[in-house]
Amino acid sequence: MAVDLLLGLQWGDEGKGKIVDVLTKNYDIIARFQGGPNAGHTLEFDGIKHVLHTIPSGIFHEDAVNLVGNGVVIDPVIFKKELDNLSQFNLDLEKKLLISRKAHLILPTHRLLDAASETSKGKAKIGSTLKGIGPTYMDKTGRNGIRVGDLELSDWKEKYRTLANKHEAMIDFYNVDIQYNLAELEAEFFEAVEVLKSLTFIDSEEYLHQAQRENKTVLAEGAQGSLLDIDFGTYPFVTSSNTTAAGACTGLGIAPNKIKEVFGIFKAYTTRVGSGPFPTELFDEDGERMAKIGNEFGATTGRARRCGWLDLVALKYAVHVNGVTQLMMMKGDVLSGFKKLKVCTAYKYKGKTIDHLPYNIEAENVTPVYTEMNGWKEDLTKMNDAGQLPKELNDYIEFLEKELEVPIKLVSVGPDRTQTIER
Ligand code: 2SA
Ligand code: MG
Repeated sequence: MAVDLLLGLQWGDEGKGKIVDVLTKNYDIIARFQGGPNAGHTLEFDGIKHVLHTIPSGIFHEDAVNLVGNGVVIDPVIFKKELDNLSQFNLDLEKKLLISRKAHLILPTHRLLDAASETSKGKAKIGSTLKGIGPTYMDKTGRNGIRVGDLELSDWKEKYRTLANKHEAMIDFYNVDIQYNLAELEAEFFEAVEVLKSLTFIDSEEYLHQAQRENKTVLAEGAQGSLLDIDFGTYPFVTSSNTTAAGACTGLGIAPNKIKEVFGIFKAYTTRVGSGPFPTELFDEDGERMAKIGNEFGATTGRARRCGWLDLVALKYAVHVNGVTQLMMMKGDVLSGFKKLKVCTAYKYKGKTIDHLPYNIEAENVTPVYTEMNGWKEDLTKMNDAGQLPKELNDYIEFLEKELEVPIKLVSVGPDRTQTIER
């Protein structure tokens, strides 16, 4: 069995959903290994845009099996909505969509705790998606969580009650003004749980082990980005899971020596949604232009994304942490028409010039050092062959390859499946 990984190298929203959809034809199994409905993976084909949150991005392909791995956290309510959206496509979900018994459940009170925690932090809030991600992973590592497999046991509702009561006390403890009607939220939750139970629950590590014997191919689909990793991201402004390559091992039960290619996806510029440091952030017309042309709004929350120049210091760090073997550059089309492009190649930090990511990259500590390059004016969105790419774009790509020491094998020139150029 070969397992390939596909990971976002920045702060999420690099375009993972689109590329998984493009690559799915090469794989038997597409597997999510971390995160949950905080993710918003956008796919476009046949003139329709689809946003997936928990369901892997291979779901629209005839033959691929889509697996929600043990490292994922599932909100049955959001999952049900995703299933409702898929119902028009006549997919055989009992066969095509498998769920690990070891995946943890997001309860309504986890969402409330997320809101209470964020409200209590005031200005210092993380800017979470409010989907209950942090509190659910806290209960997982705190050994209090409820897992998908528990739904097959008779006493899970008692476990639920005990945990939800504890959560209510914790919400009171925060002493912030949060309005909610738990009875209503629970009714919706229990109804959604019944829908979830109609799907196929499996021991997914065993399933993948068997797939390995049968020489099947697996693509592990990352969510969020490397700089949001709980260990290696810009802590505490991160998500609560390991978004980097190692997360695929723990989130699926795959051994490190089974991993072959690591596809690293990045945008030709940088975006971030939520709070936290962002050295190359722009507050000028260039940033506004990226946001507008790139349609930079959160696919889950609709929040405006912050925009800035490409940060090679951060990108190099992500390439190293993940062991990236191939790069894929997204949204180059958004940069068409910029006269000059800037790429951050180093930081000024405590009076020195450094080319690695220091412990603290808050704006007051680091100043980006930029290399300026010529932009291109051609519209890339109708191009479908590497030979058509303008010279300035090729210069940009080659500069990045030299700095990152990894080839850029794919260039995306628009949101649609077909707007994808191999190099
Ligand atoms: P959380 O909800 O606890 O994981 O939030 C913690 C931080 O992680 C960020 N985060 C994300 N950043 C980019 N994209 C994400 N997915 C959605 C999208 C986000 C959206 O695809 O656009 O719609 O707003 C995502 N999920 C989590 C989050 O902003 C916090 O900084
Ligand atoms: Mg996204």
